[in-house]
Amino acid sequence: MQFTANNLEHHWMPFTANTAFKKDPRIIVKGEGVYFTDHNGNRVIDGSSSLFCCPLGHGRQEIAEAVYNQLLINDYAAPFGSATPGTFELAQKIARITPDPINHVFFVNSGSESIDTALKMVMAYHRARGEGQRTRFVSRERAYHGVNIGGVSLSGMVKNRETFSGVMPNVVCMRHTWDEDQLFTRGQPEGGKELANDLQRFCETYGGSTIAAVFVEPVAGSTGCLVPPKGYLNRLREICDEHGILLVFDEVITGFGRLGTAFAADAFGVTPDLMTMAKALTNGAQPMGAVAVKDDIYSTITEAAPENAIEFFHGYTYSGHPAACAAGIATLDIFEKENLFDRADELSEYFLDGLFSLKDMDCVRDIRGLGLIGAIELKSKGALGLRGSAAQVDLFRKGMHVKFTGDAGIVAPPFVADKSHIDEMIDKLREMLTDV
Ligand code: PXG
Repeated sequence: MQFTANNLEHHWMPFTANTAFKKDPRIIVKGEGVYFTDHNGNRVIDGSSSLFCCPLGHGRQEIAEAVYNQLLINDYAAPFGSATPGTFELAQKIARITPDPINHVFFVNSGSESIDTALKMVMAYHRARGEGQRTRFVSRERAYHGVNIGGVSLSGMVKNRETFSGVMPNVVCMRHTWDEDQLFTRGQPEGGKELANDLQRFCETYGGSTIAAVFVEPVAGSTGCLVPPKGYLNRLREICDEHGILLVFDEVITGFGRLGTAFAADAFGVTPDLMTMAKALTNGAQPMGAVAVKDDIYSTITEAAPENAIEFFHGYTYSGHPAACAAGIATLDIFEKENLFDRADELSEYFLDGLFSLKDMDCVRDIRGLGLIGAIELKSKGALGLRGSAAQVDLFRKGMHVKFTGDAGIVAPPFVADKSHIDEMIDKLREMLTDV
């Protein structure tokens, strides 16, 4: 296939400057290990694990075979009122690595669906307990919780919501956690308690008993890796407990080893009531997400229903699709067999050393990072995001793929990368920072 503007026209690309892209396309035709090959035959290193989806690298035989074999055994059966075995096996495997007592897993097809599902679980839980007056949700500035209407309602990113006025009412946003004082902080900055007290102020303003849940990304990812200040998540937990508010961690990016532990909940020692997850759950090989909840949430909702009745009126045609379950099971097996959460932890220091070595480049405004996720924020030039877009294209031409949001490039190497791959990423970033 020739990749010219004429034959690219029909596909309306997501989150992409379609017109500019189609004039100058960057099409990835192959993925193997930590590298892509583009349509011109150039090798491109995957600097963000493909939007955090592919920590095991590309082209994993075990996952491909598991999906292939599953499709031959049973390609699909409706998940309502009947079930396929993989759903139970995968749910058990996930429950083994989530913090206790988070032991019940509901399957969806994406991170966005996991957020909307979590919102509905929260509503169902409070209603089942006779607390249906809890109709207010708390989110945070610069939050990204996907693109469905629930997630957009929680969004703290203006571009993701300003066009869509029909979002849910009753959502209030806490301040984001970044501050000029934190410039070039490696790991967690100071001062979390004070920021988390925004939630306490909402409780005092609206009444804690009207708030259903607080949604936070433990490390805000898409907005450019905002690491939570020390004590921030602990203080949110305390306030939630005091007022009967549920705490939801959106672990779509941080789940499955990105911070060197199974979940961010483990890395920060704070257990939420619900966790959303997606992306690395199947190493990106099949679309899948999940919501994992505490025992009490599952039992409260199921026990409130009449005998033999459906307890939770929610689910997707493809919830727990057999091929996605097969991919998930194979992925979790590889994480375990290759001890990859520990590997991510071990590689983190080398990665952050490399990233922070770019600190003195002229156009760099800030660098942040924790585990195997970091951001390089460029000084803006013209409108916000212009320099970032140019940097993203330039970096691709230089042979590295990362995503920029605004002027912040987000770097998140695959866990299977070795030190030479990290060196290659840092070298390419340095070249780009020199030219851009
Ligand atoms: N929550 C979080 C924290 C995410 O990062 C979603 C929910 C939604 O997941 P789905 O699977 O519906 O896309 C995400 C998605 C970026 C970028 O530029 C990140 C995401 C999506 C698109 C771009 O970092 N994360």
